[in-house]
Amino acid sequence: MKFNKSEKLYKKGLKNLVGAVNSPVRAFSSVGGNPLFIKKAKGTKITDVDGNEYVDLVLSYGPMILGHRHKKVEKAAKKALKNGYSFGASTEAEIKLAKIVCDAFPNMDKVRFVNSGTEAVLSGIRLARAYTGKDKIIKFSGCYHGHQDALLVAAGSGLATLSLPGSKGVPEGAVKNTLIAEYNNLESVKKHFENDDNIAAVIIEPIGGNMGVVIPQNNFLKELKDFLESKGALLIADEVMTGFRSKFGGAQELLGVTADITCLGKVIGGGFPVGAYGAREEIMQEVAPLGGMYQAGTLSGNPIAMAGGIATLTELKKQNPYEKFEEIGAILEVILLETAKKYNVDLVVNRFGSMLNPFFTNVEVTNFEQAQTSDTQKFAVFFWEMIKNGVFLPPSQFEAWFLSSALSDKDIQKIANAVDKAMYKVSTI
Ligand code: HOZ
Repeated sequence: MKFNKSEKLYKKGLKNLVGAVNSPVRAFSSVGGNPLFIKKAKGTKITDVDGNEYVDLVLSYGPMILGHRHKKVEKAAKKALKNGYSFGASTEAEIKLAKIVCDAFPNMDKVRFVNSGTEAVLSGIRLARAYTGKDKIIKFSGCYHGHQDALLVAAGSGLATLSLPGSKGVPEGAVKNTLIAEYNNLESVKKHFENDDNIAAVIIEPIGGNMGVVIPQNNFLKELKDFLESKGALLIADEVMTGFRSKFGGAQELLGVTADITCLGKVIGGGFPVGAYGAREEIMQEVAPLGGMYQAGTLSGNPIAMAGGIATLTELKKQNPYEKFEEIGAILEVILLETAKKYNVDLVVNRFGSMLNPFFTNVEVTNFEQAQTSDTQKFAVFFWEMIKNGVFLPPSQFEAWFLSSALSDKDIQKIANAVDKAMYKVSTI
């Protein structure tokens, strides 16, 4: 397999782009080598500029849940394109997508569209503060909620990948109201409340996806919600990854928990840049122009993104692929575990519906600390061998693998063959 054109573009890109990428995870820093440059994608496959084709388990980190270039999504986006790209004024499509989103989340009466998951979460947090009149936010170590100042502490995703404890350029004042708790550990949340009545909310990825996949144990989320209610604090669910992916109503539907504020992104734009935050009526009354919490965006509710979102969610509802995701996820889990056993490699697999990933460790992974026991060198070897055998994975031990409803038996067979080769290679180091 040759990567000559990717190499060439990488060198060229270094001149005017930072690290030749526009998001650090794409830089391949923790797996070595240089990033692949992508030319095109269709269905379950993605093709790089050298013509190498891969089964895609990145799926743009989640949005391409129907596979790439689904014909209905493409048709809807093309149709919208013909009417103009951006108006700085309202369109009917925004109302349609808002209804689909609000209908899916029982505790959401109103929603505001923004342009990214980061924007959704920073607005959701501002809203929690506006509604409660309190300042502090609790986040869990290993959860990643976008790159806003206040939440770039003990974060997963790119920070975990690059082993960064936080970000330079974030003033102390910006994080002084951010408290850290441990995922799956309610006591660590309760402790913060002991001498503090200034906590507005707890934000959580209801299924962790940015420290690798980490699943809430037992009744963790329900107990967390009950506890917060007793304290008059809000639960913010960051469902940027899990919204419409764990279930149509997100991880909240799957786990039977309702958050006060929900943040969304990825799938709701069908691959076009979008994010959203929503809540029940009385909370959303705080948002301008109804209330005094200001948040705005020139490109918010972009008509192409709205069209992509409507088409994606409509098709998703029709396909209802959640059982299929469960089945494929279970098959991949078995493939990974049995192959690891065959080659005597320590491996733990966490999965929930259409998100999964293997950790190269022998420790059960229920929080960030345990996820960090993974052998990232082994992951790097595994990653490149998967690439060489035609499977595109996130270039990080701490990023989830995503499934699309387009995956076929042939794709799964290809993944299984690649896993066998990659696990063998890991066993030789
Ligand atoms: N885990 C990130 C999204 N939630 C990966 C995408 C990125 O940062 O570029």
